[in-house]
Amino acid sequence: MLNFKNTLLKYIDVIFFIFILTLKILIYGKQIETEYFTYKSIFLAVFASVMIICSISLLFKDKQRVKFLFILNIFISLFIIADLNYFRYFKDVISISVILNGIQLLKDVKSSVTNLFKITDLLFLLDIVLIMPIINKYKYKNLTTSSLKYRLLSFVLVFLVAVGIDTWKISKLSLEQPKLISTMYNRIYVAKNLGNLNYHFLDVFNSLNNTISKRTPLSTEKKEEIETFLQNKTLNTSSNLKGVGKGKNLIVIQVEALQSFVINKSINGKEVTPNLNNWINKSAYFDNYFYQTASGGTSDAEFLSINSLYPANSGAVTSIYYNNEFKGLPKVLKANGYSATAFHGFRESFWNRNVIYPKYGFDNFYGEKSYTIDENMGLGLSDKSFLNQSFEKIKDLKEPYYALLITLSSHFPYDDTKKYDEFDVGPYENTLLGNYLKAIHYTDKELGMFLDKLDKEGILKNSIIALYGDHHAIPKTNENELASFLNKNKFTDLEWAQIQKVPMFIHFPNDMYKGTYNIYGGQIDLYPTLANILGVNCKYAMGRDLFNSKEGLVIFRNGSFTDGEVFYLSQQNTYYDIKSSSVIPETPELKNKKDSVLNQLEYSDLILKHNLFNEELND
Ligand code: GP9
Ligand code: MN
Repeated sequence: MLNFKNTLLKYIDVIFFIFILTLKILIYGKQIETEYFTYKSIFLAVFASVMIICSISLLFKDKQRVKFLFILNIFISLFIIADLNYFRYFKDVISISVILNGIQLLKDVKSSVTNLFKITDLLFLLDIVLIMPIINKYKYKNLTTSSLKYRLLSFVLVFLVAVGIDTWKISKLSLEQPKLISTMYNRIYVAKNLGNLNYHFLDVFNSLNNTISKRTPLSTEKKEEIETFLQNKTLNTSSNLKGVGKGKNLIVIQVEALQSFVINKSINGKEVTPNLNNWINKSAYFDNYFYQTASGGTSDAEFLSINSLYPANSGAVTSIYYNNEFKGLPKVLKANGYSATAFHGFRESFWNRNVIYPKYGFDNFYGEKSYTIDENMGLGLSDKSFLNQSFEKIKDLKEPYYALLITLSSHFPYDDTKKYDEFDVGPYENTLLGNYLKAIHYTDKELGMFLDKLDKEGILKNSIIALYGDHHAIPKTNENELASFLNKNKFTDLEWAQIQKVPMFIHFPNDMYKGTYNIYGGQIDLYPTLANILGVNCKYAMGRDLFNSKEGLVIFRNGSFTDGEVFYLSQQNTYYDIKSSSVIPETPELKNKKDSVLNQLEYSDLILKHNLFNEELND
């Protein structure tokens, strides 16, 4: 008994540290999550994270240990306060990328820091001034340092147990939300589920990992090879539609989960997307346009379309390469006298947009804070309200302008059905597909109103409009619903790959150049295609101008590709003839194509990894 009491007193500083830090992180957790928070659900992960950091103190002799824990407590508590204040403004957690881009952040927060701070935040420091000095004083009086061997042993033991528990909790979250940890697309969600200490561990780990992998130098030969490849890309033989939109405004609309299979489809005689169908008839419509996104979801679609580079092979470009220089559409248009503005009615920090958009070259980003959140649907502000408010902002833009709008309401899992308009989905009522059809029918209506308004207000006659879907809507797990909708029994692998198309159309003033263009292409081709129309340079693009390419080519992040005749599926290492749907053997020509595809993916990866576009843009 006496022994137990002695041990307790010997480690009183450690025990108190674990107790108080766990408590502080739990309190922080409660502050950032008011609806679904339970102490029980995050306790173990928080406890384990505190134990990990505390285990280091066991290596020190008593006196140093006391000091170490004291400083650590101050440091973590201040960080919690900073995180809390950051949350009050951005609804997010601080990340390394935000710290490294601190200047931008300060610009955003402006004078509001003082309004965000609450006097009660100081309670996080109360123990440091009241309790810790007493414990420290007691410890200084009763120094009982153990042998190095004992200290090492206790460190290893506590560290391993804590890491074990923590790894288990992190893997569990990773299983529930695949890609969350590697892409960090929703940082606050990580902090909510694992506590903010764990979140910061993971954020630091990801950042270090990426920095280390960027270190390996690139050979001059490789660099030249990439340069030659890019130069050859710009040598176009034909010049269709070159500069036909010179000096015109450009409005690009990226639509959440808009997949091609809904276009021109009806249920019980009613069109799913009557407005888009109508606009497609008045525009240059690309009916073999694929999304090429990877783990970065929406942000990959933006990245591909803006910069004409492939998404990262793991993780999201926006959270790994936020410090890179980019030479995409906003930069090039700005060099040609345009203003460039992005619009998205959701949390600014989601997908690290507030950090990456200035890097892409946007002058301005209207995020959630710039909108009146007067109508919620699904994830956030409804498309109706978003498009209405954006319309007013667009009218005030400095001409010629480039406006990029990203919609939100038709986001998975499409379950805000009560708020969508009445739309009879027949046998698909209460299925994921049925709910999606309702959601996209709603978004279609709002897009139609927006486009009509652009027309009525005379904006259309002086603008080029491009509209496309960001990525798939129906996951593989629900393929049977989609198969039945398309009157099929089941999808073959080829059919499933072929259905991963998103509509893309470009509208010209007076409905010029309208028609259906069958060339196989994808999101990577948007920037070169628009650059040609607007008559601006496009030297730093991996994609192709779809109005001036004879052959199709779509390369997917996993190495699959198609040219419109053959579809290669990398997961099976199999070539399919699209017309006959049959498997065909690899010919030397196909082998060359496959090698070139892998080269192109490698070039894009190297451009990102070595920040190859970091010199001044000479346009
Ligand atoms: C949120 C929206 C959703 O800002 O872009 O991203 P997603 O989950 O579709 O990748
Ligand atoms: Mn999306």
